[in-house]
This record gives sequence, C-alpha cells and structure tokens, in this order.
Amino acid sequence: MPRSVIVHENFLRRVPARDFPAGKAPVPGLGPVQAVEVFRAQLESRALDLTARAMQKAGQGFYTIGSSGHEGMAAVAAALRPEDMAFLHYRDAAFQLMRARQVPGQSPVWDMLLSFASSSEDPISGGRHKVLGSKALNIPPQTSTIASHLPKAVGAAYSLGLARRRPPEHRALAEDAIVMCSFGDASANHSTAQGAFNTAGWTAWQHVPLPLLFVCEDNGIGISTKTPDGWIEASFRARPGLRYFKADGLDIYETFAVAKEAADWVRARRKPAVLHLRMVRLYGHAGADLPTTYLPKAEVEAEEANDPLLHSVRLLSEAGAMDPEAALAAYLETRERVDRVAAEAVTRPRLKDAAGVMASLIPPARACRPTNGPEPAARAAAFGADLGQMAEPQIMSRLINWALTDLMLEHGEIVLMGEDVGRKGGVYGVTQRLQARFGADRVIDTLLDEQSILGLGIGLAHNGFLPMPEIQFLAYLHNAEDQLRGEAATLPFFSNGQYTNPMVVRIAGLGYQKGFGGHFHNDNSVAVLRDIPGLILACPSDGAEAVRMLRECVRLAREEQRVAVFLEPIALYPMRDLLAEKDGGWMRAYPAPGERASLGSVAVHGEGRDLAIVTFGNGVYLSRQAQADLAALGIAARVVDLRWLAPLPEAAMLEAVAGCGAVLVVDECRRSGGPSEAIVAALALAGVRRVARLAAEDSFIATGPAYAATMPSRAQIVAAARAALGR
Ligand SMILES: Cc1ncc(C[n+]2csc(CCOP(=O)(O)OP(=O)(O)O)c2C)c(N)n1
Ligand SMILES: [Mg+2]
Repeated sequence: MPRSVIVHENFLRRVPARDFPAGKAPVPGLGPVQAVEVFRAQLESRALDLTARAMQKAGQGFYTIGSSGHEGMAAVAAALRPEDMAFLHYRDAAFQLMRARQVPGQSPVWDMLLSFASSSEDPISGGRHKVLGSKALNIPPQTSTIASHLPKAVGAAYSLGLARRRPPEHRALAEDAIVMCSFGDASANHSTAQGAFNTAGWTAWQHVPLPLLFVCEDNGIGISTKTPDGWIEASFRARPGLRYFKADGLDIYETFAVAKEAADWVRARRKPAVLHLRMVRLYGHAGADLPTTYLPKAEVEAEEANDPLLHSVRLLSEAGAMDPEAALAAYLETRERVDRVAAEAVTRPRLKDAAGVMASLIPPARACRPTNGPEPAARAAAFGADLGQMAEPQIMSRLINWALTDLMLEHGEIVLMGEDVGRKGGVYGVTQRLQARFGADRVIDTLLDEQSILGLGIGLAHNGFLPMPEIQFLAYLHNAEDQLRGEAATLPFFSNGQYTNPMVVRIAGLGYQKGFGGHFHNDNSVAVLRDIPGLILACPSDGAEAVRMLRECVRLAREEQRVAVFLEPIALYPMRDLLAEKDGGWMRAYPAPGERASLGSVAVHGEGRDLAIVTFGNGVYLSRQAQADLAALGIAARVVDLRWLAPLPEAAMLEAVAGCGAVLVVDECRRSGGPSEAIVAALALAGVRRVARLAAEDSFIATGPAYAATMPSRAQIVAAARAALGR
C-alpha cells in the first residue's frame, strides 16, 4: 500500500481514538481563530499532496514532490507579513496557503491545482512548471536547483536597506518588510547555501542592514542520505553574524511563537537569523520514491506516527480552539473539496506549442520615467576636467568609465557591485572614481564570491534597482554561472513574465593579453552564455562601440527588463594603435550621451566586395589589420563587427555580407562551442556559398610567449582570406 494511503488511514483511525503523538502543551501566541486558520492551511496542503498523486496516476498531473510532514510552515507564514518576500523550499505549499489567507481575494487551492495540471491558466507559471509562487503573495517561483535561491534572497534583503536610503523607481518591497528564505537540511550543505550564509553573516558583521530570515526545514534526510544527528544545529548555532532560533516544526504553537520572535528580531534589528525547524518527511522524497527501499520500515513508521496533522489536532484540542471531531470533519471536507476543484482544474487548457511555452522567455517591457539624459551641471561636477577631453580619442577602459558615469548620473537606480570595483576602481581601472562620484551605496566592493555578487544583483533587481554586477575575469564566472543560467534567465519564464530581474552583468574576458595571466585571465569561451534562452550577450570591439552598446544594454534592462551580459575584451582596454606605432588607430572619441548601438545591429567597416570578414571583439581589431594587408594584395574586404553574440544579429549580418565574393568568419573563441558554429550555420542556411572559418584551437591558453598561439592572428586571417578566394 502506498505510504500516502497509510498516513491517511492512520489519521482517520487515530483522531477518533484520541491516539495522538506526545508533545508539549500549546505555548501562548497563536490565538484560537488564527490557529484554526493555520490548521486549515495545513489540511489544504495535505489534501493537495494526495490529489497530486491521484492526478499523476490519471495522467492529469505531472509533478508530485509534496509538502507532507512540512505543514508546520503554515505557522511560519502566520508569523510573517504578506509583504515579506518569501523565497521558498519546494515543500512549502502550507506556507503559501496560509499566506493566501492573509490577503483578500485569493484562491490558492485552485491556483495550485492549475499548476499541478500544467494548465496555461496557472497564475504563477502559466503552465510551465509545478512551482510554488504568487505575485500577489510576494512569493517568486523557485527552480528546483537546491540552494540556488539563497544568494538572491541575501541580495533582496540587502535591497531593503538600500531602498530606504535611495528608493528606486520600480521599488517592489515595503519599507519595513523582511525577506524569508527556506531550504532543506541537505540543501544547507550546498556550497551555494554556504556562500549565502557566509555573505549574510559577513554583511551583518559590519552592521550593514540585512533583514533576512533563513528557515532550515530539517527532516533529517535529503532523498536517501541522512543528515548527521545534530549537524544543522551545530553548524548554525555559532555562525558569526547569524542569530540562531530553533523550534519543533511539528508543533504549530511553538513554531508560530519562535518564528514570530525570530521575525520580530530580524525586522527590528535589520539583521539576519536562522530559524531551524524540526520536520518529518512523509511518504518519501517524491511520488516515485519509496523510502522503505533505503530506510528500515520501523523508522519510516516512526516518522509517520509523528504526522504533524495529528500534533495539530491534539494541540488545537488542548488549546480549546477546535475539537478532534471538528478537525476530522475539516480534514475530510478539505480532501473532498480539493478533489472536486481538481476535477475542474484538469479540464482547463494546457500549453500546446512552442510559441506558448516560449511566450515568457522575454519579459514584457515596463513603463519608465522619461529622462532627458544626465544633467549638464551634474556632468560637470562628476567629470571635472575630463569633460574637456571628450572630443579627444581615448582608450576603451576610459570610455567605458565615462559611459558608466553618465549612465549612473542618468539613472539613480543603477548600482555596481563586484570584487575591487570601488576603492581600487577595478583591476583595469574601468570603474575608477565611480565610488568617489556616487558613493559606496552605488558602487559596492563585495566579498570574494561570484555567486554572491550575482545573487546581490538578482536580489536588488527584485526590488527595482538596476544592478550592474561585475565578474572580474570570465574564467571566474563559471563557478557562479548557474545564477545566470538557472536563476536570472529563468525567472520571467517560470513566472509568466510577472517576476523579472533585469540587469547588466559586466565581465572582463577573452584572450590576447600579452604574456599576462595564462588561461585563467584569458578565457576565450562563451559557450555557457550563448545558449541561455533570453540572455543577451554583447561584445564590443572598440571604446566607442562599448559606450554605445553599454547604453543599449542598460536601456534593454531598464525598459525591457532583459538580462544582458556585457563582455569586455581585456586586451582592447588599453589598445591605442591599429596599423603603426602611435597611429592612435584604436582610440575613439566619446559618443555623445544618447547615442546607442541597437540590439540586432552590426557595424560594417569598409565597402570591399571581394570578401566579408565576419567577426567580433579582438577579431575585429585583428581583421582590421588584415584588411589593410589584404588591400595591399589587391583584395577589397569589409569587416563586419557582429556586436551581439546572443541573440545573433542574423538579418543585419546577412545584409552586411550580401554581394561579397566570400565570407570569412573569424572567431577568437574555441572551434567547439565558439560563436562561429552558429554564424557559419546561419550563413550556410541562408544560401551564402563561399564560407570559411578561422577559429581558436580547442585548447586552453598558455602564458608567456605563446600567449596567442592558439588563437587567430593577423597573418592567419590574411592567409585564410586568400585561401577562401583562391588567391
Ligand atoms: C543542485 C542540486 N543537486 C541535486 C538536486 C537533486 N535533489 C533534489 S532534492 C534533493 C535533496 C534535498 O534534501 P533536503 O534539502 O534535505 O530537502 P528535503 O527534500 O528533505 O525537504 C536532491 C539531492 C537538486 N535539485 N539540485
Ligand atoms: Mg531534508
């Protein structure tokens, strides 16, 4: 017999027999009316679990991970306010159901059943996944990657203090709200979780406000692997900067009282805390998981005997809030009602086609306050003597610095964060003086943890800021990449466009740094960024391009709520000359504020028709050199700078190469996974017949004299061009 049926029958048998698991008398705090509300939310949660299983059996439901055993989370919801943004563990249906009881006009059972049924009318994900979540209830949906929501919860909590000091235009969270974030005991071990605890503690240690309540739902096991006895308490009890609270999550009175104490503490002191709740996990990890295959039956039965609903019935009875007969009747009535609602929910429409699924990959545009650009007086004050040099050609790093200055003057909600971006001004000076100009609130020197940097950005974006996180080197994105791939890029998708985290991530990267750093400072792979649905990947080739493209990225984030990655070629930051020493051929004047290079556009250099060289980043620089060499050989080439690596500007590219005798694609990234794979495919599919490719070797980059040996060179481009033309 399925464990779910056993637990159900135990309940039906034990309540009339007054056979309850032992526990404390109800502690004060939860009033009788509220206690009954909590219990009703628990009952709905339980009934939904059972119905989800029946729906799956009938081929009408598609996901059965449940909340049974974790219904005590309803008492945590009761202790919080609906304005407190909640980043929830997947076992927290009871939390959402209880929160819905605190907000008028909600129909959470119907909503959740639509989600179980993958109906396109599911109000949170539009039928894309069975997720908890609700815009009205301040519950953003979470992915099932455990612990990956913790860094952004830290960021959202940080945003509360920042928003008090400088409210952003699209502020979403209330002045005295706190943030809540829950997770399982096994999840607490994940390095992403550990990073978030550390970042929260590190922040609070410095008396920076961080009103965040972590809730660890400790059922003692993660799928089949047990958490060592006492581990969670031992690892949280004495963490610097984090206050520890503990309660029996099976007891709604105690849970409410301690959760209230913890929430009040977090709210009043604006500091982070951990609430450690003891839970049980009933009927295994998810529908297909049989706990008796890896746990002794007696142990499974002991957990079942501790059903939190049985604890609640005893407690409500002892508190005089509800007698067991009424509780049993409510249980049966709830089950029957949920089944009835489910029968209706499964008749609702489902997503059918790719267009329907993809409709929320790109979030809707939002209305923004109009702006006339940065104020002249503010510019004069910020730029000082630099203002007089703007018509003079400059190196790229300086121009990006100026662009950032103008953007920050224009948009008060822009916040920069990263390793060494503030006082030092970045490893390459790109963010120099920005902290002096805009203050430590807007240019944040973070701790050394890329997941936390991106999490801070995502969390700030949840509260209306426009974050511009910096990753110091592309090679160091990879240990945090899931924050973009699994989190930032999926939020609009799984929330049907209701939740967004627009931002512009600046990353210094790519190769060709003469003799510096080797592979870890010269990473020439963008494969992990190219295939993230909805993500924009920009890669400028010179300073003026960088300025215009950065402005477009900020516009896309601010107005269209997009997530953009702005990949800055390090080797081009200081580049001055193109063809001869001191020719200044790679320096550019500062484009006037307002000039932008739009997404989907390309830049074309030269009008040659013998050959089009399609490239980006450092490839543009090398191809412009090769273009001169080819001209000396009588070959007229044009260089097409793609600007955008995702989505590729296919139409503009095809227009730019039209009528050319051949196309050479120059890709400084690896042959495998580099953008040229898609570029060549697009050209071929469009019928362009003579296409050649020069890409980097499938190798890591060496330091020392061979620093550029694995990547395309000026001479190789010339040779490849001649070969393509047979000349
Ligand atoms: C990063 C990641 N690794 C593995 C998994 C697969 N997985 C899903 S839940 C889970 C166990 C989580 O246990 P715990 O945190 O204790 O939560 P519980 O299910 O017990 O409530 C695992 C390994 C995952 N979702 N994400
Ligand atoms: Mg667990």
